[in-house]
Amino acid sequence: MTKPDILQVGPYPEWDQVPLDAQFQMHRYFEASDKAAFLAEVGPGIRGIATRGELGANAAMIAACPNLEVISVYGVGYDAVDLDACRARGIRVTNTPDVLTNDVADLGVAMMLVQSRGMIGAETWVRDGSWAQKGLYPLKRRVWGRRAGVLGLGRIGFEVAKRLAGFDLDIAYSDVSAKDFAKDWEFIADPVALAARSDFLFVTLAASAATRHIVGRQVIEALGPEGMLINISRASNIDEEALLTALETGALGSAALDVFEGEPNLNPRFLALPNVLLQPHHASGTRETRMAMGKLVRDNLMAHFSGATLLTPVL
Ligand code: 8YV
Repeated sequence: MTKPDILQVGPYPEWDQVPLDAQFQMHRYFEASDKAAFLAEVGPGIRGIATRGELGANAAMIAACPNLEVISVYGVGYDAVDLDACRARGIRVTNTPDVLTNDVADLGVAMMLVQSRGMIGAETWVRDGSWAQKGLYPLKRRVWGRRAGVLGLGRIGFEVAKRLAGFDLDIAYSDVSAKDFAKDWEFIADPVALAARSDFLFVTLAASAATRHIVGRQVIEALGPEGMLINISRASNIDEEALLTALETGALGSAALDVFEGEPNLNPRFLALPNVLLQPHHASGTRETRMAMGKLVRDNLMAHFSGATLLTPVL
C-alpha cells in the first residue's frame, strides 16, 4: 500500500516523528521557507493534515488540499481548524481529549498556588541574596478556604474543581447549564456574578466564536483588585486588552496565564507587569501526556486510512 501523503503543520517530538515517517509520507510545512509555494506543490496530493492545537488548519490551507480527507489535531482544542470549511467538504477532524485533562488541571492549580504564594519571587529572594541581606520575604495571600470560580465545567474544569476541593476552596462554576455531577458546587450562570464571588477565577472553556472575549472588562473588574485570573484554555476567551489595562491599573489583582494572543510573541506589556505569572503554553507538556497525544494523532490517522472508526472524532 502506498503511504498516504500527510501535511505536517508543526514539529513533533522524535518519538512521534519516527513512527509518522514510517507509516505516512510526511510533508513538513513548518520547514518550508516559502509556505505558499510549498502548499501549491504538495497540496494536490495531500490526504491528511497532522497539526497542533494552537496551529490548526485555516481555510487557505484546507483549500490548497483539494483531496484532503482528515485533519488530526495534537491537542484537545480545535478552534484553530476551520470547521466550516471541513463540514462543507466532508473532511473528518479528530483531536486528543482525555489524555491531557489531568496535566492541564494540575498546571492550572499549580499556577494558582505559585502565584498566590509568590514562589517565583521567593526563589529570586533566596538566589539573589535578598534573604540574607533584607530578611524575611514579604507576606503573600492564602489559598485554602478562599473562593474559586470555574468558568466552563467540562473535562478540564471538572478536574480543576476536584483538585480545588482538595485544597478546601469554596467552589462555584459557570456553564451553559447546571451539571448533575457537580452537586457539591454552586452553579452561577452569569460569568460576571461568578467572578464577583471569586478570589480565583479559572478559565477552562473550550474556545469558539461564541466564547470569544467571554472574560471581558466586566468579568475582570468583578474579580477585582484582590482577585486572580487563571487561564489554561485559549487567549481568545479573554479580552487581552482589558486584562492588560486592569493588571496595569490594579483593577485586577493578578493573573496566571499559559496562553496568549499571538503566542509565542506575546504583547510586551505583559513582560513589564509584576503581578502576572507567565507560562509558555505547556499545560499538557509532560512526556507522558505528549506521548499519549502523539499516539492518538497517529491512531486516528491510521483508523481513517484503514477504514476503521475514528477514535476521537470532532467532525
Ligand atoms: C497543546 C493545547 O499545547 O490541547 C490543546 O488544545 O493547546 C495543548 O495541549 C498543543 O496543542 C500542542 O501543540
